[in-house]
Amino acid sequence: MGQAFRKLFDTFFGNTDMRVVMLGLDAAGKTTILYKLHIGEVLSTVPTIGFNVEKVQYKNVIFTVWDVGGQEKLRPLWRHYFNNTDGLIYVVDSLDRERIGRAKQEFQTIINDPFMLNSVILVFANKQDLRGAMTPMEVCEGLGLFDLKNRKWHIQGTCALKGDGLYEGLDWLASTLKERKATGFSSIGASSF
Ligand code: G3D
Ligand code: MG
Repeated sequence: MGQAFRKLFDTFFGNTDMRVVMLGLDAAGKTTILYKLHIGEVLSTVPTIGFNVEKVQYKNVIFTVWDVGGQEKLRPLWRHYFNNTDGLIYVVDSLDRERIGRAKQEFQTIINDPFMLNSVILVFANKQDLRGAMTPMEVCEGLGLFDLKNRKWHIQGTCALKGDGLYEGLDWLASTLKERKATGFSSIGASSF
């Protein structure tokens, strides 16, 4: 699978700088996804404040990953990472019906952050392999995706353990970002022609 991703990135991104952040509540499956992609070494940093950030760089594409939720005082730090974000991947544990409201609340706060207004949104409705999981459509409703105005978004059902759906989702993200760059619609400072 790693090779397929590398090919995808080479095709779409070439040497263009891209910043992608992957967020979601704890246990949604973010770390699993990052490792499943096999696009580079996962660097994990735990600064003193306990803000755990994982990072992978494949050529000029940087993926930054962390857990959201329950860390109000860390919010100001987001800005550092959101700045110049081209793509947001929001991961949801589709079996966790109890916390879909919480997932929505965090999601809405993130996408309405001024630094995030230009980023395209890919949602992974993860853990589709589990019985009783919400369908991608239910996750869509749960997050309030249908109410978004003027945002480019896409939802993809995934099983991170097996890798199902990851390629399809990133394929959408890569082609959408390339299209944006080509038409000059990019977040400030992120282009590198
Ligand atoms: P996080 O990084 O978002 O916090 P993790 O989440 O990647 O650590 O995943 C949390 C748990 O969910 C892990 O289980 C992981 O194996 C599991 N998981 C991730 N994706 C899937 C999936 O698609 N299907 C299923 N069934 N499980 C998944 P453990 O037991 O290691 O805590
Ligand atoms: Mg993790």
